[in-house]
Amino acid sequence: MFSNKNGTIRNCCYYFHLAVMTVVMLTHLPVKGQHGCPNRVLIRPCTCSEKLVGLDVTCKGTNVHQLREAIGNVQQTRQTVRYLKFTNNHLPKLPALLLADVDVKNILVLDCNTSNIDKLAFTGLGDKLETLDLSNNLLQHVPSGALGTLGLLTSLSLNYNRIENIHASAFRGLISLLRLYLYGNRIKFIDNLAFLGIGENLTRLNLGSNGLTSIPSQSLQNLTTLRRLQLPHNQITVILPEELRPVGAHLDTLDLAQNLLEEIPDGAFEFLPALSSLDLEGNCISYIHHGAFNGLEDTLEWVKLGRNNLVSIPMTSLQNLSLLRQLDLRGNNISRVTEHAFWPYGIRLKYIYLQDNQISEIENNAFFPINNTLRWLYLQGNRLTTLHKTTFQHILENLVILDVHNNPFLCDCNVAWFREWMRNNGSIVVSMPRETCCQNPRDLKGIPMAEAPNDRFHMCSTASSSSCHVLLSIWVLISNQCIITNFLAWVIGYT
Ligand SMILES: *[C@@H]1O[C@H](CO)[C@@H](O)[C@H](O)[C@H]1NC(C)=O
Ligand SMILES: *[C@@H]1O[C@H](CO)[C@@H](O)[C@H](O)[C@H]1NC(C)=O
Ligand SMILES: *[C@@H]1O[C@H](CO)[C@@H](O)[C@H](O)[C@H]1NC(C)=O
Ligand SMILES: *[C@@H]1O[C@H](CO)[C@@H](O)[C@H](O)[C@H]1NC(C)=O
Ligand SMILES: *[C@@H]1O[C@H](CO)[C@@H](O)[C@H](O)[C@H]1NC(C)=O
Ligand SMILES: *[C@@H]1O[C@H](CO)[C@@H](O)[C@H](O)[C@H]1NC(C)=O
Ligand SMILES: CC(=O)N[C@H]1CO[C@H](CO)[C@@H](O)[C@@H]1O
Repeated sequence: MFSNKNGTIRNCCYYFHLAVMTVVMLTHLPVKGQHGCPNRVLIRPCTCSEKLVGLDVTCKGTNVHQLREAIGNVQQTRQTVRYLKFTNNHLPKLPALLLADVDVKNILVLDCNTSNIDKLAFTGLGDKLETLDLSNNLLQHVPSGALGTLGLLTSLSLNYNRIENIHASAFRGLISLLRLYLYGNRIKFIDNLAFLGIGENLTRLNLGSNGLTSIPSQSLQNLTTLRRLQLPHNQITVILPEELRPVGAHLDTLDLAQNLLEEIPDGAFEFLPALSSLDLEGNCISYIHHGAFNGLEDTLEWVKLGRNNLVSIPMTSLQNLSLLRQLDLRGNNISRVTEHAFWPYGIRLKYIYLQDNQISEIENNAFFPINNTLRWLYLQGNRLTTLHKTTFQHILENLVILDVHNNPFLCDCNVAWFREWMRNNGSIVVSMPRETCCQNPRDLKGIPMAEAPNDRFHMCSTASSSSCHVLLSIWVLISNQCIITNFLAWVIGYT
């Protein structure tokens, strides 16, 4: 009886285990013929891993001979290859038919010293390949012959090659292209018909870090679907409004950072009715014409003007940009923030970057009418000696970050309120409190404001700031040991 019962229990356990094992096997073992990698030995030194939607194959430090064999064996599995990645292989020439018949969606050939791509290198991939990245090689031309059949390609990167010219119809055939990256080449000349044949869908074009001296407007003629145009790190010296007209309709982001612009003319962007983000950082801009941002009143949200030569906040030029959320003016030569500096365009400002200027004064109503929107305010690295409560009080409650470190503060009654706030409600808002130090009076030099002794401020709270100033000065005077000693000596001497 007992043995029988035990047997039933054992059988029960056995079936349970079997069921669990089966489930485990079904979920963990690769099902041959569905996502299986080829035998590791057959593709050495490449490696293969199985992903939900295909294989990832990576080949490093090998040569074309071994690649052929490995790729041949991958191809025989008839699996879809999601990513085929070659890095650091010696491939001066990407040969014909290396990849033919592989069902591959994304190819990367990086750091392979490739200077030559056979016309037939991508043959057979026209109805499969979606992205191609040929970054960090030695290409001197756009390999048009090889690219022409890639009708499904949506992204092409030729970043960090040695391309000097882009010839006519360089990308012909790439009718599905959405993103084209040409960053970090030596491009000086772009043929007027360079982009002929890819105008239908292109949304993103990066021509940064090249040798362009002007916006290649003729070439951009028919790229009417462009949303993002990046031209940073070139040698562009002027913006001519007309130049931007061809790319106008849908352009949302324009990046002209790190060029040689000295001024922004009236109507510079008037043909860009959808522009919301404009980056002009790191030019030599000293003058922004009053009408510079005309036409962007209802679109512009993000403006970067940092690291230029501006001596004031260009408030007149900005005045009608009612949607502005970020104003970045860091690293200029701005000396004061005047009354109503953000009026009337400031009502939606969320980020203000004014660090690393020469600001010594912020006038009383400077932050009017910024009431509830401002979250991030950066004023570090300026010449502020004080912070007036009336200037700041209405914006404090909503700030997430207030950075005022590295300013030469005079720790007197004028900053008593700030010190108090910083020790209480402001403690999580003030960034780098230990670097927010007193410069004066001398004996507090280098002391974090929040840690300056209480007794230096206890007379401040109710007294008006000017009478308090006097009291503090007297206090400083009489607290000086040396003077007291002398005074006592003098009193004693006369009695
Ligand atoms: C590429 O060329 C450089 C310079 O000649 C060399 O140092 C490097 O090893 C080469 N890389 C490959 C993968 O062949
Ligand atoms: C722009 O399109 C027009 C009409 O399709 C064509 O005649 C012209 O050559 C194109 N220009 C460029 C630069 O692609
Ligand atoms: C801003 O708008 C007002 C009213 O429409 C106009 O008079 C003024 O010239 C505009 N300012 C700029 C810089 O465009
Ligand atoms: C900054 O502006 C002041 C005048 O406000 C000028 O004297 C100084 O040379 C400027 N500095 C730079 C680096 O442009
Ligand atoms: C900002 O505050 C002023 C009064 O201080 C008020 O008139 C204005 O409506 C406020 N603006 C916003 C956007 O809250
Ligand atoms: C500090 O924050 C609390 C809660 O948000 C608020 O009630 C109080 O008024 C604040 N105090 C100061 C001095 O801002
Ligand atoms: C991939 C892609 O977006 N292709 C589109 C390119 O543009 C043509 C014409 O506008 C569309 O029909 C395609 O669908």
